[in-house]
Amino acid sequence: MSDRIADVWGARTPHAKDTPWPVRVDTHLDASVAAEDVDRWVQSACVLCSNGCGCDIAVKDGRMVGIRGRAADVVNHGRLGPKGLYGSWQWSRTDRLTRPLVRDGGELVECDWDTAMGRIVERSRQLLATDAGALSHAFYTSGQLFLEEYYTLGVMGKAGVGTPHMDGNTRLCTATAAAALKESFGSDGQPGSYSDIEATDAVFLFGHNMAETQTVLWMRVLDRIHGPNPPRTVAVDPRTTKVAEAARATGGVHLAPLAGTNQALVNALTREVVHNGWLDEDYIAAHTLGFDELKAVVEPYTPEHAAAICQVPAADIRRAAEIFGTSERVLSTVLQGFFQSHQATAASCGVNNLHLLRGMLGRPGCGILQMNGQPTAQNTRECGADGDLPGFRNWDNPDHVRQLADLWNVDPMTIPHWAPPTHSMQIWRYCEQGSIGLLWISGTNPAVSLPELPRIREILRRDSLFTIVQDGFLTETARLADVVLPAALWGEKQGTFTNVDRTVHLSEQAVEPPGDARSDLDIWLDYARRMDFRDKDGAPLIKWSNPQEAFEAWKECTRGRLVDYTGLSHDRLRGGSGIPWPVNDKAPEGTQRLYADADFPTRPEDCETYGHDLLTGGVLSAQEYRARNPDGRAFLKAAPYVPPPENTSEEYPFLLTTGRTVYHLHTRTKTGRSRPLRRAAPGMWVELSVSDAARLGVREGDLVRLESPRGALQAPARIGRGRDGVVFAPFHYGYWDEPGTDGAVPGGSPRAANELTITEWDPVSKQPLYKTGAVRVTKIADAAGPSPAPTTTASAPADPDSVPPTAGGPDADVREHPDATEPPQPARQAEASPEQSGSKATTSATGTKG
Ligand SMILES: Nc1nc2c(c(=O)[nH]1)N[C@H]1C(S)=C(S)[C@@H](COP(=O)(O)OP(=O)(O)OC[C@H]3O[C@@H](n4cnc5c(=O)[nH]c(N)nc54)[C@H](O)[C@@H]3O)O[C@H]1N2
Ligand SMILES: Nc1nc2c(c(=O)[nH]1)N[C@H]1C(S)=C(S)[C@@H](COP(=O)(O)OP(=O)(O)OC[C@H]3O[C@@H](n4cnc5c(=O)[nH]c(N)nc54)[C@H](O)[C@@H]3O)O[C@H]1N2
Ligand code: SF4
Ligand SMILES: [Mo]
Repeated sequence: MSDRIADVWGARTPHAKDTPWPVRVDTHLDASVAAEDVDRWVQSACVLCSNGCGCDIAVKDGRMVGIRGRAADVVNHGRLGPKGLYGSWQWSRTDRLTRPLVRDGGELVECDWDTAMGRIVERSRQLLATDAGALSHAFYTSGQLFLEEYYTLGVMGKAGVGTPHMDGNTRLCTATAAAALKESFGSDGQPGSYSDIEATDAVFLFGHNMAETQTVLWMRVLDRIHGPNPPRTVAVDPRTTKVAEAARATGGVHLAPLAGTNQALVNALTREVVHNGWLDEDYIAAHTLGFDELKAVVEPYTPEHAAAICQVPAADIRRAAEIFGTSERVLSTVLQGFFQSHQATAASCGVNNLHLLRGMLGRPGCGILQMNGQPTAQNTRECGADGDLPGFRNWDNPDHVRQLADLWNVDPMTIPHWAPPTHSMQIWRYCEQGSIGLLWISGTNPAVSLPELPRIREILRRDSLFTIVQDGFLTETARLADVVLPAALWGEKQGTFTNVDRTVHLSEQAVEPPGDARSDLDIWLDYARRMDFRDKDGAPLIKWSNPQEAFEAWKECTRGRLVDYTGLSHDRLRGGSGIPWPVNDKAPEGTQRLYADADFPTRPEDCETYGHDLLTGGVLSAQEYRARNPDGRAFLKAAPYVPPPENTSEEYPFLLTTGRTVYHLHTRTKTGRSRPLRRAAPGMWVELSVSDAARLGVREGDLVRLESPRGALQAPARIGRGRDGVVFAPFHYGYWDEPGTDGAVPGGSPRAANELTITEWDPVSKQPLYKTGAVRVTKIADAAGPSPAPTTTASAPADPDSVPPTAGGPDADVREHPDATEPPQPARQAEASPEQSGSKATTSATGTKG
């Protein structure tokens, strides 16, 4: 048995380049349950990050009691990480919402569904009858529901209500991934594949702490690093993450730029690649546009110039560029260190540029992973629940709008497309101004996760705003709502979702939802029925009534698009492995890599956007776009570096950056209810560098106060391994489990990172700037003990002996078995579900899609 709190990544299974990643099956069962007592194993995939690990849920007596990885799955080859093992079902027996709540006399009181839905429909009709019409309604959803739910929301919101005010928390998460892919290649859609790890010579992680945030993907990288001919690793991160440690160990580079300076760094890397002639000139000439302009923009960014801006050694920039320029195959990943900053789209396009310049795209080992974060964020984007048009269609292209109008049998004018869809930061602004009167929040907890929380709480408390919150728990946000709807969660409903490398999984219903809780799909179908949304011929607008029918409807929406699901079905996804789209007649087994033929969806009739100016966010017109005649070529887009909107000053001398720890997901509604995970990271902390702490007279565990122009928080300090001048704070800790608070309002001591963050966003993707802001730090009190920060990860103390190591207890036992042999199964299970016996399964998962 292993303890995967202490040993986050488990035992190594090293292997050589271009050989398959070995299988290792990870299983964790409730301590009170023996493997032979499990009644059923039900197929699913983990929804605690974007990696999308295939898994089976153990069910006993109608309850979820355990989990194991699926050996046959291309994504994880049987492995699971700490969140998947300890956070996937453990919350299901706790304080769930079981009945709808409505606000009466200021209090939230329990009621039945008719009462709750009745109130919603009454308010909805009232507002739709005002002059504001559909503009009075906004939907703010998630990256954690299922595809079928998003598509239903998308159709209902666009062709039923008819509002352009729809977005996901994906705006905070991976709006930049989508934006960068659209700007460079014409459409959203990940070019690369996880299997590029097996084939690559160098891995570049741009602002991505993969070791903690996609732990199973990091196991995949580690197994190459520990094998023969390991890839060199380059980490771009102001903290000494495990990724940064690997960079040093593999002869790569750890670049630790000042927060907010990525664009200068990327420009310098690009300039070095150009000046040294590390270029695929034929590829550039045949398949790209914009090379001359790119060269001109990056020219001033000598390594020395960038080094001065980023405060990193110029030699390290040269060395990183050389690794990129001289490795035969490079795999790049990009995430929040890039996405949540003021030049997010520009810097992320910069990574696409580097790959295009070297013609490193669409071949094994040469992937780009503009990462997702949430497990189903890809589907939010695909289905249009983020406001985009479903199927990666272009709101500015009348033909695309007409395709949807025909499919849904509605007038094109009912589909809002007269202006860009409203992004979530603007939706909150309209709520603040009062023009939006109904805000329907599903699967997200903005009272903890949005920037500048004092403002968000104030908006949610307004009488002029009727808020509906749909969640499995009474979150900080739910406590401020007018109606709370109890949602069925993962394992309690059926649906599909798609991970970073386009792999689609089916998640089956394993158990009944608690009490009266319903799936998001059923809730929206009920609303659509009650509102009586109709098509042109008077038939019901939404023509499906369960997940399978919704999936079939979605397939039609994708026909002929890059994001083609027509070859998939729920049944096709049972058994074996998840399958990467596009899946169609041409690619019945799915598609591992896009753009192998270097033919990009940039033709005006194909593309998802006509593009933006990366510096200002200015929208390019259809005419301007056509004039460039992209004709299937990719765009090399560039921008100069500009400083972040808020920089350090005498009053606020430190840069604040925020992020994650391996043991918690976001606002902890699930992971905070798991004993092993809660114990591993029980409370808020902030990280200071050794010399910053010394200057402030702060020692390990001392209580410090962080203040920004927007708010303050107090937390014990970890004397960590970050760079000087940058303070790091995790954003996981809201108030639902804080004694002395009412869940949303700090009683005595505010502790959420977003009390401090700024309401600003990237001009192109509109993603907020969680990674840059200015704060001051003051010591409040001496330590009562070490800070609660884990020692196993990037938050490890600079002095390893100063703090006891983080470890799990007896309830953290995990079985890792090195081959596909499953633990003993009771006979009745084999009869009940033949697909579990492996009839469709292949264990050499890398081979299945090759
Ligand atoms: N354990 C865990 N895993 C998760 C999640 C979780 O909450 N917990 N959430 C999931 C989701 S939704 C997401 S979006 C992903 C996020 O995954 P990541 O992006 O990997 O996570 P973060 O910690 O937000 O940020 C990554 C790194 O960016 C660095 N950084 C900060 N500022 C800068 C900067 O200016 N430049 C550069 N280059 N780097 C900077 C931080 O030091 C941090 O180590 O994780 C997913 N996986
Ligand atoms: N300072 C700072 N802030 C950040 C970030 C950062 O790096 N720094 N990262 C940002 C990012 S990348 C993200 S993704 C966001 C995440 O922010 P949130 O989305 O607000 O965080 P979660 O805690 O994941 O909230 C998801 C909610 O959905 C509920 N839920 C789960 N499954 C279901 C379901 O099936 N149906 C329904 N109805 N509800 C469900 C959960 O109980 C939970 O309350 O935070 C953002 N905020
Ligand atoms: S890596 Fe992500 S998907 Fe896989 S087990 Fe961990 S949290 Fe779940
Ligand atoms: Mo995210």
